[in-house]
Amino acid sequence: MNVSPLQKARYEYSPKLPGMLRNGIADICVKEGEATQSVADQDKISALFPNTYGKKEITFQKGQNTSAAKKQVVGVILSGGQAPGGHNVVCGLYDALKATDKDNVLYGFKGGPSGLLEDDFIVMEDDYIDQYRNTGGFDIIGSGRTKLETEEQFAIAAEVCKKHGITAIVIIGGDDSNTNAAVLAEYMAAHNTGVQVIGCPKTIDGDLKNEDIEASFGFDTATKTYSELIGNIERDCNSSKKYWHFIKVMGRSASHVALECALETQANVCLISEEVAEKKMSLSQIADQIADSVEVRAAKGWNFGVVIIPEGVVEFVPEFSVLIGEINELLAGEKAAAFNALENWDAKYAFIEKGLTKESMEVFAILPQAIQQQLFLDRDPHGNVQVSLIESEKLFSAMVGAKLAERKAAGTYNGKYNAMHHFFGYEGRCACPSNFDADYCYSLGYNAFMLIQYGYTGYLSKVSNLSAPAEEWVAGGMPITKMMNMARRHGEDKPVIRKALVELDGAPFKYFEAHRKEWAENTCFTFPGAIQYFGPSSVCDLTTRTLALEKGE
Ligand code: FBP
Repeated sequence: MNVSPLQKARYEYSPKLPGMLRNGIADICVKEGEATQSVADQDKISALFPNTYGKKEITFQKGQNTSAAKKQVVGVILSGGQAPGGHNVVCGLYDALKATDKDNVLYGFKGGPSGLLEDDFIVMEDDYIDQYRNTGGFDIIGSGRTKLETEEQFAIAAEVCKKHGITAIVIIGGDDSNTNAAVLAEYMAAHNTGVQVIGCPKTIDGDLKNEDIEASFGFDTATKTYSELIGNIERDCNSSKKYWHFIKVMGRSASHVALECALETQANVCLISEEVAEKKMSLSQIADQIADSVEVRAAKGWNFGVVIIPEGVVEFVPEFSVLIGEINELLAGEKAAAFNALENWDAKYAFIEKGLTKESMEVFAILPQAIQQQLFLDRDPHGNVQVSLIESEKLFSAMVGAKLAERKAAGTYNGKYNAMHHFFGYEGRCACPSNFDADYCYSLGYNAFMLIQYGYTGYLSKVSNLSAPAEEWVAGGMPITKMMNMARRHGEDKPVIRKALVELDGAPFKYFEAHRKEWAENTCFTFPGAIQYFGPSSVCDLTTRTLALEKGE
C-alpha cells in the first residue's frame, strides 16, 4: 500500500485515553451508579426488555481490576454510513482486548451486519490493524445498512457466535443500529447464549446524542472538513465578489451539521430544518428570507454570499410534504404506467394538474421545471419520490432568482445575481479523523472492551465530559434501554432510541439566532482552515462549536 507522509505520521499518533483508562488494564475498576429507567414508556420498554432493562449506569475508575479471567472472542461490526474515526474504535477495542490477554481474538464481520449473518469475517492481527490506525473510512472491514432486527436474523447471529465461540458483539452504528443492538442483547440474554452485545455511538449527522451521549463520533471531523471547504468558498467570494454559493451539506434529517458549519464559518444564511417545521415555513417564505440577504448586500455593492442548506430541509416544509404525499398517491400502483406512457412533458403536466389538489398544484407550479421533472422521474422501488435526491440547493437558488426578478421589477433590488451550487457530503465522511475523533473513537473502543470484560450487555460505550481535555474525560457505560421510548415505525409501535433534532431552545441555535441578522447583512465570514493534527492543543484538539455551546462555553 502506498502511504502518504501524513498518513505515515498519523500511524505514529497515540490516541489519548480518558485519564481513568490510562494506568493499564490491571488498574481499571468499575463504579456502579443508579439503576436506570427508559426516558419514557417505562412499562412498555421494561416488558420488552425483561433481561436487560433497568440496569445501572457505570463508570470506570482507577483501582484494582476485579473482572473474571475469561478468554474473550469478540466480533465487531461497522453499521450504516461511514464516519471518521471508525477505524480507531476497532483499534481501541483490539488493543484493550490484546492487552488483557494476548489469546483473546477479534473478528471483524465484513460489509456491515450482513457479515455476521453470512459468517463473513476476518480475524484481526497486528500487521493488518496497524495499517488503519488514525485513518478515515470504514474500509478495515467495510460497512452496510442491513438491519439486524428479526428473530430469524438473531437466531442466525446466535448460531454464528456459537460456531466461533464468540463471547461478545460490538455494533458501531447510529440510533437505529444501537436500537437493534439493544434488541439483539435482549435476545442473546433471553436465550442464554452467553453472548454480550455492546454499542458505540456513530454518525456524522450528530443526531445520536442525549443527556448521556454528548456527541456521536465523526461529527467533529466531518463538520470541520465541510467548514474548511465553506471557508475556502467564502474567501473566493471575498476575492471575486461575483457569486452566491448555495451549499447543501449532509445530514439526512437533523440540521446539526448545517448549524455547526454556520457557527464555524458565519455564512450569510443557513436554513435550519427544525425551525422551518416549527414555523411552518413555505418554500416561498424560505426563498424570501434568502432574497432579503441578497437584496440588502446588493445595496452595499456586495453581489456575493454563501447559503448553507441542510440535506433534509424540503421534508420539513409542510406544504412540500403534502405535495410529496399527493404525488406518491397519484402514481400509486398501476397509475404510474399510465403516467409513464404519456408522450411528452406537456401531457404529463396536464395529468399532474388534474390529479393534485389546488394547494399542492400551487406549490408544484413554483418549482423550477428540472425539479418538477425530478419529482416524477426519480422514484424508489416502491414508486415513492426520492426526497433525498432533490437538489434543494438548485431549487432554492432558482426560487431566489425568481424573487429577485420580481423585486427588480418593483424597483427594490438592483444587483447582479449569479448562483453556484455544491453538495458537501461524501467529501467529509471518510476524512482523516481529527485528534478529537481519533481520541474519542479509540476511547470508545477501549471502553467497549472494558464493558465486555466486566460482563455488561445491552450497554452503549459512553465517554463524556468531552469538551474538557481527554485526561478529564469520563469513561463508562449506559444501558441502551435508558435512551429508549416507543415510537410508530411502519405502522407499529416499536422501542427506539430517539433521534436528536436541533433544539430551537438549545444554546447552539440560540447563538446562531442572535447573530444571523448581522451575518446575513454584513460580511462576517470566518475561515476555519484545514484540520490540524500537529501543533498546539488549542488548535489541534478543538471540539465543535456545538459541543462548546452546549457545555455553556
Ligand atoms: P448514518 O446515519 O448511517 O450515520 O448515515 C448518515 C449519512 O451520511 C447521511 O448524512 C446521509 O444522508 C446518508 O448517510 C447517505 O447514505 P448513503 O451512504 O447510503 O448514500
